[in-house]
Amino acid sequence: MTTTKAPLKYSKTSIEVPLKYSNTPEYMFPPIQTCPGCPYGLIYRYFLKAIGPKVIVNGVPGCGGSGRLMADGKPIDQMGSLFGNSASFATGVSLALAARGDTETVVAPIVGDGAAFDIGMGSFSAAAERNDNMLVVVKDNEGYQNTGGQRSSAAPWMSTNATNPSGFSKVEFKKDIDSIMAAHRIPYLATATVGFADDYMRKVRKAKNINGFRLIHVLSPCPTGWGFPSEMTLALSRLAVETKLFPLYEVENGVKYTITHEPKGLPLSEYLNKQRRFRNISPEDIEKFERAVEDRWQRIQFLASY
Ligand SMILES: Cc1ncc(C[n+]2csc(CCOP(=O)(O)OP(=O)(O)O)c2C)c(N)n1
Repeated sequence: MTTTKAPLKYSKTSIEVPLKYSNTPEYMFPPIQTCPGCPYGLIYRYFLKAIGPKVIVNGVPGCGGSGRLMADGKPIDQMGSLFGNSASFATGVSLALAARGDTETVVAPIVGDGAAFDIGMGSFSAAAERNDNMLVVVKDNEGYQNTGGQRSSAAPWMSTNATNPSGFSKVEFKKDIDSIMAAHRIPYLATATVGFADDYMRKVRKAKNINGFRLIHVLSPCPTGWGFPSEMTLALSRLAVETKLFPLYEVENGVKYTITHEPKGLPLSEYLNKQRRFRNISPEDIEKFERAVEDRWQRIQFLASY
């Protein structure tokens, strides 16, 4: 006897494009060289669907995942730079476009947390302070995953990383890149995950129509580095939001905060316990972690309230 499984709709493994954008063209094609379950492919795919073909993507060393980017049979420009000069490179490209009278093409550095939080932070801060014209997407998988899961300043408190001695976890809290970049009073900053694809794509569309320095910070659960089954990427993307750990919000001109999804307030343990990197965490530490998450969430709510 054969059994037929009912098709899963928006299951934890579903990679369907949100209905609103399903009839927009595809710009990303295989081969996509990522680990199974890596959200990087979706970050690029949804970004391009929302932004369209007039874009120059700037990449730096890291896990990659962009596949082949094509529009009308022609490649979309992708340029490579170093970690340290990604934003300066993008500044140059965007000034060159302006000198040619091109006001349409978006220059988009799409970089990991290693580039944005750490090694390239100086150039991103300088470009933000000058309000240079670019739309930055940070693929934040909370570590130097391409080189073997070393700790970055985006790695969370109590996570184990390849550079922690065995049995020890990270003792510092994650760097609050959103507050740092908002403090530059950039025109637009937003947080997103591929687990809330509509929200992410709406933010990309909104950012597209703003001039100056824009940054979208996308949390990117990493099955290989974080230690979870590859079919749980979207579930973890959503849990990070619903536990208030990674609130979805946007900040305009450094001051106007808007929360774009009201989190359910699920217990943080539901998120932490699904990942091998938190294997050392004690119940007391989970409580402490939860208090820190709640505290940050309340500050964001306060900022959004006036
Ligand atoms: C200045 C510099 N330091 C270190 C490296 C080695 N390196 C290549 S990729 C990488 C990890 C990048 O991490 P991240 O930016 O978070 O991206 P991910 O690999 O996680 O996508 C490192 C450290 C390098 N290429 N250049």
